[in-house]
Amino acid sequence: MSDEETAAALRLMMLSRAVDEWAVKLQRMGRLGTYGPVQGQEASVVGSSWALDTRVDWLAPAYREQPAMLRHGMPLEKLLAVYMGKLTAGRIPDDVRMLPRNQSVGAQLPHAVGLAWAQKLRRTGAAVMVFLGEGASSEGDFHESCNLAGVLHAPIVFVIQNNSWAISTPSSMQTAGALWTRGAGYGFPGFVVDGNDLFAVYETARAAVRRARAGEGPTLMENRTYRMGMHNTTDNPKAYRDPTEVEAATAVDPIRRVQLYLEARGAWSVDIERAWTEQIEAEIRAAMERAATYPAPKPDDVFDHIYANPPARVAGQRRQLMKRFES
Ligand SMILES: Cc1ncc(C[n+]2csc(CCOP(=O)(O)OP(=O)(O)O)c2C)c(N)n1
Ligand SMILES: [Mg+2]
Repeated sequence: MSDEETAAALRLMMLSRAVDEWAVKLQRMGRLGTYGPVQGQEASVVGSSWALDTRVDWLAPAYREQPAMLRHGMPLEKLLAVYMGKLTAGRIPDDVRMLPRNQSVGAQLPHAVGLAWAQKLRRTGAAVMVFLGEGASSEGDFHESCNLAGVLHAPIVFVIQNNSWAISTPSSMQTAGALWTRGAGYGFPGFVVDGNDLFAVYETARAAVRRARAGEGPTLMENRTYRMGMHNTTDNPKAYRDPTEVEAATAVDPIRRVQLYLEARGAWSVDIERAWTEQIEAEIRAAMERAATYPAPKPDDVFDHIYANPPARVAGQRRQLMKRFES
């Protein structure tokens, strides 16, 4: 990465960290719904997704990959509006090659393999990158998806973010094996990466995306990183983990590492940091203001996108629900 590109990636990592801080505070004020910070995993998410060509390749996120979604073209105001419960904002813009964020652990994986298979059949030359946590790697969906992707030689990159925790379950309780070795069992290469090293992640992801585009099939990456924050705003990690773990993770903070790298190259300073922090604050504030203008959902919006022609039973439930709001 050139210094310019490194700085652009760093800016996205810093924006992501600031969005996390804002979102957690706004949730506490009752202005946002449940939010899962990506704090500590910025190099893993930004470094991986940086390898994608946003005009060609597809992104299939889980629920914690906010900076990858932003880089892929999801506007910040829409991302925030969704957390405010503004359902219309959840529609992915037509020119953004991204599947919706997926809260159901591992459910994005079969969709992503299907999407990758379609790229192969249609000869688009595009790669698909799908994110999952180490917890999701214990789901049947993961094994079925890897197996099918291997057999089909699908152009897909599986990015396992091993952030050491699946809510309160530590990685040591997730599997007795090493996740990166799983690729071999399905006939494709696997790599383990220092997930807090932007360059290592980017380099590995770039090679994997190239393999996919060249018709060489899937790749699995295990990015070893650490979830510095809470699982999400419903969680209290103090109840189950030793605070010294967080201190150790702070010493290898992925954002600080890039700043130190650029500083050593004369491309970073306290002044730049201050200016960027101010710009980022203004950017988030403006996005929040625009997000607030999206229409609030109606109680029965939940029925809108399930059936083209709802069965009588479902139509009855809708009427019943709305009666409650009339009285
Ligand atoms: C199918 C399913 N089972 C359980 C849950 C509850 N749940 C939400 S996140 C999570 C842990 C996932 O851990 P991991 O895959 O490591 O991802 P991380 O949250 O650490 O990024 C669980 C059990 C869910 N959302 N979906
Ligand atoms: Mg995890």
